[in-house]
Amino acid sequence: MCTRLFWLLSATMLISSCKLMDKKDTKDNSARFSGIPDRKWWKEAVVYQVYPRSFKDGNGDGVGDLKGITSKLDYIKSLGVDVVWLNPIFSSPNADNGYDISDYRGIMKEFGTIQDFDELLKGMHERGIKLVLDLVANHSSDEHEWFKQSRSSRTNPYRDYYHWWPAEKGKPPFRPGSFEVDGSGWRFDSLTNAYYLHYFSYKQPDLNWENPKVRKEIFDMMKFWFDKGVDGFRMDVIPFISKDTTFPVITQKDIDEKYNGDWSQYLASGPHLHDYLKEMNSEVLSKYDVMTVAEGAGVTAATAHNFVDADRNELNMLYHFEGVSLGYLPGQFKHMDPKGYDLVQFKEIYSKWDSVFEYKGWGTIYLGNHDQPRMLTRWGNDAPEFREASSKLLTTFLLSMRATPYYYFGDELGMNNIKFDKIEDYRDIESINMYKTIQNSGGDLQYFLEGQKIGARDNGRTPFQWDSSANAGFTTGTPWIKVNPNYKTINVAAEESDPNSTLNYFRKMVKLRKANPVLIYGKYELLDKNNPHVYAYTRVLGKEKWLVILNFSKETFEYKIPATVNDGQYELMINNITQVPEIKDNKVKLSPYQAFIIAIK
Ligand code: TEU
Ligand code: CA
Repeated sequence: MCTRLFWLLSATMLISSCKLMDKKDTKDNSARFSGIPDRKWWKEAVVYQVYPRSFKDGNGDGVGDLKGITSKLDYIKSLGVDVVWLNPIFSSPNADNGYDISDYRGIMKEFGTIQDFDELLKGMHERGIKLVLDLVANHSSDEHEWFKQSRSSRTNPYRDYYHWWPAEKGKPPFRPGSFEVDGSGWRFDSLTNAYYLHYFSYKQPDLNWENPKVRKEIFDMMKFWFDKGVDGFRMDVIPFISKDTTFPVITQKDIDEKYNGDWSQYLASGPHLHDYLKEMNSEVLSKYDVMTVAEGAGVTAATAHNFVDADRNELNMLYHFEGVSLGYLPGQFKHMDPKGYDLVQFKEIYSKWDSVFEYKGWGTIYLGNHDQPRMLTRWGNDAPEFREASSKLLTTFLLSMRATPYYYFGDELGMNNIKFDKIEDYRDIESINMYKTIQNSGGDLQYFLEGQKIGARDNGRTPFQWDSSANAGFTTGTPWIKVNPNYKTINVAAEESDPNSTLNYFRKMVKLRKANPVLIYGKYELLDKNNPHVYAYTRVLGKEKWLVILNFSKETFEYKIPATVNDGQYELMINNITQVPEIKDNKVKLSPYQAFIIAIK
């Protein structure tokens, strides 16, 4: 990349940082990694998450598809990432955008065919990119053949594929149904006079993992995809799979007392959860060189090791929700505290999760995904004057922590929340049904909509911005969800030709991480923990000591570096603004959202 961009560069600072990168790149990498214990490809990988519905539409129907992704593999390759995680691509009636699967071995009609899939996988592997799919096995769609059979009669052989509660026993004890207007996780089905369990919408009945036949079906299906060459699974709400099938009464008081008010912690503590994960490992995972990452809903720092420690033989990684939950007002659906989030707490959370995996297990890090708003809006500052610097700062953070980074597509462009004004613009079942819930209870809908401008999932699901042509070059048809109007200036084409763009900064940062084991494996130490504006930490590996300084504020100020850096005794590894940081007498002037990394000599 450096040679290609070289002639484009005018700022001397950029030329020198580019040279600097080359110096590191050309070193024999394997030597730099020698002696590091427990190396794994998935620890060293940068994962790029693609939401297929919104990446690239190949046939003009307004919905992103597999052919679209295949046509953009060179772009993905150019980012330098190692792994692509695709959200569900399987047959689905799309009650929850593919998180409701009606055939685990079929491809969603809107996304293409199995041939399109094979071509996509081949194209990725030819480019040295691994493919991770989404395993949605806590629940299926109610349109899955298993469920159609199951609901048809109480004696059907598939009856026990799901959880049923006969109505003659009265109403079942409360369980939450996240996406239901009445909040209930049970739905009455008159056909057999029984209720079935669904932790999400009624279109997503929970599979009965206590039934060995169900487990075998899922394991066989996993093998089917692994035998095709798929490189791993991200596992949707996998901590919820096991249930106490006596369905005891659980009160809100129990949840408050035992689970800190968090229902998901209860749902994640089923009696046989870890037996099933061990079985999955011995039956399937241990037979392939693949990576697994649990969506760690309900997992806490205290329970995380049970999923990922190597000697447990279960999964490789999980991602927690503690970071992304920070800053919302309690009891108000994803409504941000007007004061914003507290950086001191932010640092505490990420430092804690580093320490959780310091000696055992391995962490992940993310600030955005398909369930989250855009990281720039939520954690940075999307005002025009700060957009670039704060995007780059967040990228610096994600790619300089000791954890596998999961980077959400579009964040490399500095895409931000679309902030819809009206409910009609939303497509997400979560926002739409929450609106109805609030409407039914006579709540403040305007207040809810204001909150959704920051918190709603659809903010992260708008079409990827390729260029300044109609619909950002995403589709020639009508996009399934509105395109962010800022696509005219924020898009790949514009950023490709700007050496200072957020896109090129992301590429640079990926390269820096990949070439320097200190950023991957180095010990992390938080400095200056009570500073409300600056996140500073060191990464240390052998003789190398790198210092990361991130100014999370829009203020300019002189900062006393909380580590000893003698004048001139450091090497600048990366810097997100044109002004080069000059460290003198252990002090440095920080510009708004400035981020830089130095290697201390
Ligand atoms: O999300 C599970 C989960 O815990 C959600 O409740 C999540 O917290 C919510 O989206 C936050 O608003 C997974 C998927 O990632 C999500 O897209 C699905 O909708 C959900 O499971 C059901 O499959
Ligand atoms: Ca399409």
